[in-house]
Amino acid sequence: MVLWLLLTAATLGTFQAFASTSPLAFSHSTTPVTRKRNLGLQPRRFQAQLEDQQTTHPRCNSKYLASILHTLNTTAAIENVTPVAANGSYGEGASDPPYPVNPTNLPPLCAVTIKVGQSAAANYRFGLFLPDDFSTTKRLLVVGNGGFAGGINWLDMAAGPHHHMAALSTDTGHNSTAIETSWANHHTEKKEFWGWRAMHGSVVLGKEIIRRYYEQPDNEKLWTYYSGCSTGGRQGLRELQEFPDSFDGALIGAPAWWTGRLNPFLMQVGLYNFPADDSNPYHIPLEKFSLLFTEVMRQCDGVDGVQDGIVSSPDKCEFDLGMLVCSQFTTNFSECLTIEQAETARKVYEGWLSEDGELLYPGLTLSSEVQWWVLLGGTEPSPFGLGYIRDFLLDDDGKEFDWTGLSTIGKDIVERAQRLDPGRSSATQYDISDFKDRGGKVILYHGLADGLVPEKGSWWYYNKTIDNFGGDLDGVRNFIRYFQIPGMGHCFSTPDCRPNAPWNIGGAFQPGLLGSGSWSVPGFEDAEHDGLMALMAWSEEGKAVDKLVATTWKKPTDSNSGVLRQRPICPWPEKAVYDGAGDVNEAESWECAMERVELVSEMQRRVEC
Ligand SMILES: [Ca+2]
Repeated sequence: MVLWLLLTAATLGTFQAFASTSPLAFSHSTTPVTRKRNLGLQPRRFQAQLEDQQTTHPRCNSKYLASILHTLNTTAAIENVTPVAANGSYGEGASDPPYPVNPTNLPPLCAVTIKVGQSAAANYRFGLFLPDDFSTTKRLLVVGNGGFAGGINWLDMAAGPHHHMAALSTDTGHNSTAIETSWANHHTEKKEFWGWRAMHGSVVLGKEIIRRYYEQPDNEKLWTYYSGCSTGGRQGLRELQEFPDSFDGALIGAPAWWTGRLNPFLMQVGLYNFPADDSNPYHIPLEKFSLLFTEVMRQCDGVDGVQDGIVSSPDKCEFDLGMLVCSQFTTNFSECLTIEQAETARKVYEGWLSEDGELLYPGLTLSSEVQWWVLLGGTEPSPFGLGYIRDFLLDDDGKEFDWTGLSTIGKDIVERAQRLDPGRSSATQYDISDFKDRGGKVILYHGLADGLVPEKGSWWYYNKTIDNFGGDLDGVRNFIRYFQIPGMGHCFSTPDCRPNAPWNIGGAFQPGLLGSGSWSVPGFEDAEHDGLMALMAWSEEGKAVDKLVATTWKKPTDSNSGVLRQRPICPWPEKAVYDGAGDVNEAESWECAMERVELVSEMQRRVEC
């Protein structure tokens, strides 16, 4: 039932090659640089498990990489070095549980795995893709993870070499799927690796390795970009907040940024709906989430001005839950909610309030109901909440903390999460002046139909940032812009094809969902459609991102099925506004502007799903 398992889709795709800046002719010098620098990592040297690749590649071999590490005075060791030929594949398959699908259709590159830390109990690994064709403008793409995943995200890294960039991903210091948390129990160091240390250490060391691999002069810039969603969004924000030198630009999707609040909230949402049995009048059964979605669509679709099956302005919709409540004349109770069930839904939308009425975390957005199964389905709260409380917060062995008797999370849990913030993972610094001052840029995006990480949380973060900069929205938009994506679920696609809204902007997890050989937005590999390319143009050429055109296909995860819809997504508070005349499924019929509402009817196009 886990979203990330959807990433096992492995359909091969054949797409246009990306024409980047002229690649640098690859130098075949085998002389490693000899300068040393202490990176502040642990002083013990790791015994490299060198296994010569019997390759003729002048640099992509363990001996050469080991000589680079030797100059860096680091404890890190080479775990693997593999040359990958054109159209090749690389990854760790089933031994990488959260990312078992190896990217295919790769450009020629060197795949490297580095291990940092000597003991089995405390180490992290990171992977590098070092393309043979490295662009003249030197660039690195760092990608993030998802949930509690422990594994190198080779699939998302593939975008890097297709753009003639190096790429990096860390396993965050453990090996597990996105929903496992037991590795964190009583393990402070692993929590910190997941929280921030593995990412930061990998970025610092990875940059140095890349510079030496390509013999890049010290005075030449290595442009570094980040792309991640969910936990990946949090990792990116966390890194740029404390270490403003790490990235030049960051593409941040649906960030689970405030771990200490969000994860307990994910537990609290479950408590609204559990226990899942007939004796609990407040329990909304799984099949009624669709009923809720249909009613939201009925009441809210047109509020944004266009009756197109996409709720683009959920914040403007005054949704009346009472319309769904069973009347005294009801005979078919599968088509309505009891008053108690309606109360549960109200709480999910409203968010989590303290006893004093303080907002602890905002609720799920109208139109997210199709994805409510993640937090409210099943028979117990999701591991994102329950696992966090048990294994991160309480280091509980599973016998003491019992959620079944709870209707609400206690004040003690809230205060403990606030005080401890296990792993120091929360990305709650709103003053990112240092990042801004060195030219850093952020594209923040979030699906309005996200049923896992509330979209209103990203809106909250953005507004807290604006507040921190004295309410100067225009000033903040000079370096961080927030894009809502109507109809998109958590990080990608539109859940259950309802309503198959344009969702793909080349963000984290998105290309991989279209197939193991996919990258960017297939057929639209340009800065108008691909958020990463837009970010690079903003950072390097000063081209502010005034819009991005999102894409979906007739079959939303099959880019060979034909484009169904394209539509701009816009920097908040602007919205995509329909011109009233053109085809609503064409991007040209829309412009980014402050919202105006004039209801336009549109026949919803048949969607093949
Ligand atoms: Ca609409």
